Amino acid sequence: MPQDKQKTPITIGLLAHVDAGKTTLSEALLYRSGVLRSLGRVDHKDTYLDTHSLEKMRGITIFSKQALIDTEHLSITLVDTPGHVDFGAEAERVMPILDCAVLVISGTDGVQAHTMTLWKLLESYGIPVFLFINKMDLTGADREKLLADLQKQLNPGCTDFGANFDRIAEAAAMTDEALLENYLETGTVTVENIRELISHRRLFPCLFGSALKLDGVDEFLKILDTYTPRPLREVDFGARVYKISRDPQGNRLTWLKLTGGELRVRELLRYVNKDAEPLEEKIVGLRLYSGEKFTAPEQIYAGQLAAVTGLSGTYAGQGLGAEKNAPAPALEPIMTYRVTILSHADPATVLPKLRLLEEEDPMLRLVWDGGSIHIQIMGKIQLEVFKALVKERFSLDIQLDDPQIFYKETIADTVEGVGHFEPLRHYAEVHLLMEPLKRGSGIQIATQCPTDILEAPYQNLVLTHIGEKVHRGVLIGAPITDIKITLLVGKAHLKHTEGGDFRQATYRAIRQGLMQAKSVLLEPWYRFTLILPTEQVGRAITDIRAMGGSFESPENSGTLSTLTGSVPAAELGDYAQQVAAYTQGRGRLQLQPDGYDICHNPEAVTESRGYDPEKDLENTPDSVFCAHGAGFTVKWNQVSEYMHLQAGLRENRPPELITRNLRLEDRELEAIMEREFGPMKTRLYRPPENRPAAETLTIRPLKQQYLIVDGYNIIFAWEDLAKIAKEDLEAARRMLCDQLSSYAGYRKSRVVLVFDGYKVKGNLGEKQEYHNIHVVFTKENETGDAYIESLVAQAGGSYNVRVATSDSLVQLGSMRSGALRMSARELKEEVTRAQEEMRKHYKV
Ligand SMILES: Nc1nc2c(ncn2[C@@H]2O[C@H](COP(=O)(O)OP(=O)(O)OP(=O)(O)O)[C@@H](O)[C@H]2O)c(=O)[nH]1
Ligand SMILES: [Mg+2]
Repeated sequence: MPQDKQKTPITIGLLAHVDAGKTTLSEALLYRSGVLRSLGRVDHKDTYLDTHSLEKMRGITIFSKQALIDTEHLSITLVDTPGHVDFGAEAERVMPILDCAVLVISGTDGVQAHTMTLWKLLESYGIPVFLFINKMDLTGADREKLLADLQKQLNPGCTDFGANFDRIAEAAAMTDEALLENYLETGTVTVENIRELISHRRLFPCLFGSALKLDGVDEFLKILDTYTPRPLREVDFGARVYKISRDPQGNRLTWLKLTGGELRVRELLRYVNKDAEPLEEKIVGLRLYSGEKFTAPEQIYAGQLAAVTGLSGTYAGQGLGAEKNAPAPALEPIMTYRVTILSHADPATVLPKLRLLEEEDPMLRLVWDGGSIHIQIMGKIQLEVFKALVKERFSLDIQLDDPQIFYKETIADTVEGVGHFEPLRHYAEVHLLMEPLKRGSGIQIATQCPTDILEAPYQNLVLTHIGEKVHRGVLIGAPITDIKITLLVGKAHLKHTEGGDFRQATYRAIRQGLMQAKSVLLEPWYRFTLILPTEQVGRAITDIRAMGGSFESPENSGTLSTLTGSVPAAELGDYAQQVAAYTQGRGRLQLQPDGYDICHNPEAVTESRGYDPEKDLENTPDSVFCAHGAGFTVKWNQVSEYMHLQAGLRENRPPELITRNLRLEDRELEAIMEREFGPMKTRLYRPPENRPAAETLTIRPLKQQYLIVDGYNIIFAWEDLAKIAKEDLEAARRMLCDQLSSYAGYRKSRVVLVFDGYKVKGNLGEKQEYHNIHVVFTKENETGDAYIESLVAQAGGSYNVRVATSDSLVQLGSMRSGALRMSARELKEEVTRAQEEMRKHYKV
């Protein structure tokens, strides 16, 4: 089997709408590169990749699978994906592990609705794309028209790579100004230039051919070998898990791509499972699969894809080591069905079995509502496949009925949810800020809580509890989405806070927040393109209106017209068939999933569900407080009268009541700062973007933090800066300034960075503004320590002031004055955490 260590490992995914010829192209590439001695055919059920009985039966790919191919320079893992819309999610989940993609276009069908869906996904994952325009052997495939269509509908950078190098170079130069200038001067464009353009998604190589007739396949291998961008791999261990499955012996396989470092058999892997429990497990075996066969190397390297045995708590989408978890997939099932077990079996024993299938396909989401099992599913074909899989794996017959649209809920205003959990010898209180986000954002999690109010480990617990489960809305109990949940403040008890207390308080806080908010019901929508005879546009418009949809003005091109717009998935039913019927087969409806948006008939849906959030005892919005040694329940709408911490949002209570203590302290500190540094230029509190000014008034700025940093001490304590300082002290200073400046901006913290000028002869000392932070160089004979001490002493024992240093003298001094101290390591952690949050928040 291939996989030569001298060659660059590359993962390439094959994507397309159903029947475009992905599996046929895989077969052709395997055959022409010498892996296969004979050429199999989908139609003969003997391909290398469509091996599952269900795939052979239906003649379509259902599960993504891989094959290994070596070209002259590359060691390629080719991932074939299913093209049917029902399995779109299966195709999407391999995207995070692709170095590049091959989008197959059927020469007779051109760009389809599903091609557009895939194209947009590839764009959002930033994956370079090659295009293979297949089935050119069939009549009706028009090369010029197809290329023009690709350039118009996908990207103007789609370029025919079937031409000679000069033509390719010329076309490449046209996509980039600098390159064009150089090309006009020197007449040269290098292969490296072209790879660069492909890697930045400016250029998309296209090749026309026929996978079935092996036409263009050798050229395509050559193009991939030459132009596939060579990714840089990280040195530190990192991996992305994209699939969980079981081999015929029942071994649990974790499919992952190593993005950095190496992985060895018998190595211990430390990671955190879905329930946030830390695990340490041994890698029992590594497998490099190609088709159904595999080799078992002792070690794998960055860039390689492997199935790993020995891990029990991994899950699809998980990031290991330096790698972060993958973002939530964009394609998701929009229907739920009720599962009825026809065989004689106890539902309690069936559920864990079905859970195995759920783990292997995260898009099959099971919901147990206490009485029956429901399953979320993409469409009819997936439903049939699920039934057949249950039969094959567990010999169980099931029936799926009662299809329903899968709704979601969100909020329209900003609220603060409070949860308190204090039965005897328990304690936790949590305040969460809940803000609406734009459609499709999902749930975002952050903290604004200073660690001196709630220690970092407790904060992490709260953040985990927010993220660990699907929280239900209060309209119909549907999952909530598009909300940013920020930990404002929280409180633990020195003795009584136990493991599950913060979980209870967090869940209750979310529900309490939802009860106060204006909730909004969301439903799945489709973007549609309806092409039909012009005289029937009127009829179509009436239908779309009746469905609660919207549309743009129709485009007329002679006898045919095109109507585009959006419609709720719930109303669509068999409209595609209706179109075919009333246009006598001349009309065509194309659909693209368009995510969730405001429901067109919320009253009807809410009424039909009859959900009462206060009766949903598993998801209660109420809190538990303690009096005279016994816990008692407080209704959600009275929690604010009992809670132990002040509200982060001002609500209707007199402001002085809430802010009295903080304000005094803040003002005094501010006066000291002004004496030292002059009036403040930046505002303390920046309202989040997109929020109208009036609303920001209801939010009280959190306690202002002051951070005094012992500059040189930190530079020499942080390894990265120390290294730089050895070469160039000024550069290290500048880097520290930059990091603290962005930290100060994000954390709303006032930062004073002090550099010791004690030994510098004739130095007069200097105070500078560096963006939003103060930088102080002390005078000759004035130590940094002394300056810091005097600054802290003026602040007079405020817990809002922290001093960051590893110098024990300074630490001692500031402790005496009452300020909190931070070690260099703690500062590093804080700065890094702020950077990560910022990245998450602004999605940079
Ligand atoms: N004429 C012609 N037929 C082709 C060509 N490539 C594939 N086919 C046929 O198209 C049909 C679908 O091919 P597949 O390779 O299964 O397509 P796919 O994209 O893998 O389909 P899914 O995996 O189900 O999404 C089969 O009947 C192939 O024989 C080609 O170049 N020319
Ligand atoms: Mg296929």
